[in-house]
Amino acid sequence: MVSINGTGMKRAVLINDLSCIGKCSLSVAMPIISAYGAETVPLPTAILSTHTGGFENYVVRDMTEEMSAFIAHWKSIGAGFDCIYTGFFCSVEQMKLTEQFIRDFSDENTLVIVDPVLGDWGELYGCFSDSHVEAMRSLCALADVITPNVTEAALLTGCGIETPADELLKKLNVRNAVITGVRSGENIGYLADFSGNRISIEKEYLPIRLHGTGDVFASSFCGELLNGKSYRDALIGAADFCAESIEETSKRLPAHWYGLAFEDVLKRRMKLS
Ligand code: PXL
Repeated sequence: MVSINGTGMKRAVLINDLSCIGKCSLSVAMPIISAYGAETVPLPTAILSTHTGGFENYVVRDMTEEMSAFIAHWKSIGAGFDCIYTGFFCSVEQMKLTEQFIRDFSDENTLVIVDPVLGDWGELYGCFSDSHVEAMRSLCALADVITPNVTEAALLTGCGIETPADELLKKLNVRNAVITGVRSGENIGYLADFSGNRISIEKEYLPIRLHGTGDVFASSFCGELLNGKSYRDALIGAADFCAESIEETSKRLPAHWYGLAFEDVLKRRMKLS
């Protein structure tokens, strides 16, 4: 069999949904991580006509069966990955499948990023229950780094939404974590702990409600890390990328309400504009 490994290019498998309209999950992660020069391999957990945040009567296809079949095929051809990045899951079963995937496809050189997609704005997404939260806790324990927003950090730790972010960070009990969407007066930003080293980044808060911000941040963070950046420098780079994307989006509102206009930033960085 012809090998597909050892090309010298970093390869990330992205275990996440494909929301066809509404920029989040795979439709954000694939272009952004590709633009960082890494090969992306999607493993869709679901295919949706739109994301669930604001469209009516969306259609969802659960991909659990396909996930198992694709994973079995990848095992049979000896596929290898430098990074495993996970996002949205339909079910506890998919999270357990992913735990096994991490055990089968990672070693000490594999970067495992878990973005524990569970909720936002103080609430668990309507499609999830306590058992999803419990399964996500278990998945987070296998990660090198996790990127919850404040709501997800509260859900994972079992704390109230008003709990200060630095307390949430302590209680998460993982080696490396970045909490996103941390409000501080007129600002919003990130509070991270990388092996005991704290870092806080603040950006100007714009009073607009946006979708897929966490996906843009986590994808850029993944791309930075795959380029050999330290966790600290990757956080700084991804925070800048996300802030630029939010600024571009703000120029396109109200029409561009359903996701971030990250393409404007990629285009500018490619020096095409
Ligand atoms: O960005 C988080 C997310 C991922 N996947 C789907 C979603 C959302 C947020 O609404 O609807 C399908």
